[in-house]
Amino acid sequence: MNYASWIKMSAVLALVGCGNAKSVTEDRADDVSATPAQALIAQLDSVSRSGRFYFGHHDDTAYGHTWQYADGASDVKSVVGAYPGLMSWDLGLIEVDSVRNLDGVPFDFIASEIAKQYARGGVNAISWHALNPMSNGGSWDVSKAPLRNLETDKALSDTMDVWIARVAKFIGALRDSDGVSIPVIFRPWHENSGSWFWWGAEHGSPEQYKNLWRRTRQVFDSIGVDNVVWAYSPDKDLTREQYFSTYPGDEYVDILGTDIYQFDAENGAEEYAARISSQLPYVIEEARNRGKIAAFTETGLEGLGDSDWYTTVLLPAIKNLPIAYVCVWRNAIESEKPQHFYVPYPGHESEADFKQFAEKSNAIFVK
Ligand code: BMA
Repeated sequence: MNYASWIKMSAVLALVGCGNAKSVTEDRADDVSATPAQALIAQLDSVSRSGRFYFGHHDDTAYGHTWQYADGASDVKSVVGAYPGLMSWDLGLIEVDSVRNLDGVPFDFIASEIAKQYARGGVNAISWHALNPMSNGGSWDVSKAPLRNLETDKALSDTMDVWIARVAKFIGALRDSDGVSIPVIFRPWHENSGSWFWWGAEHGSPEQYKNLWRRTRQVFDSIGVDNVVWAYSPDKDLTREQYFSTYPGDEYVDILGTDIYQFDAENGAEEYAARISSQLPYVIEEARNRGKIAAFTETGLEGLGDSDWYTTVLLPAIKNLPIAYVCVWRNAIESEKPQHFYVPYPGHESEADFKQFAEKSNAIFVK
């Protein structure tokens, strides 16, 4: 079955078996019994069935190429006139009660931007670059392997539970201006098929990784946090079997995602397209069969060295794939990381191309 007919057919199916879903209606306003998470699942499901997708950008309103913490500013908005439909945020360092995350963004700022994005009708997604609880180094510090020790080292597992509880409390406390709980996507322990993070493939067994997920979910549940849509997002170049070798289970996951970046602007496009087409279709198919939502949880071309990248590489690669969102990474401040940006800023040579992407694709931006 092609994807167009799948979209039509699946529109009549109820979404069942979600980690959070009791039942899903097309319109969350009709379902008074829905938890915040169930409402967001329904919203994402209906968007992906419609052939549209949220365009996402990490730290969109916190800083951009030439500015930081300027009220209402956004590189995406400066170029296309609207905010990204999805904003992504990171909670790294919240586990040690820091005021700011690993990229310097204050957690109270994140909470208030999440509320603003929700008020626009947009969606928020959260990742967590947690410290290594054995070394206290960053997520990339693989000198110690917590995964291998979590089940046997009581002090370590206690620390981990405290850290997870801090994340859960932050997320559970997210409220709009009327005090209503805001649902968010939470995407813990991402890119685990690689080995660059301490929770990655070479630093523990698949079972130990799954146990970390289960522990995470159990801590959230024990605190009664019900505004989380759970996303699983391993990296590139995986067979279906490899993708599922570390899958925590349908009862823990709502979104099947994947992170695939393009490397090498000049020559990387073909390899990037091949990576997407060998992975996203089976992720989508599995999501459909399991009553889940599919998403392209992280992607991008750092520095946009190909000025037509959005319309000639990304768009064709995801065309006709029913995914709820596509999220690109952050635009770091020029003075800190001059080439670390994923959407054009005013004056960049990709501006016109990104505008065209926003106008001609089915990507959702919000005013
Ligand atoms: C990476 C880079 C880093 C950043 C980290 C967490 O991809 O952007 O500079 O600290 O993500 O946001």
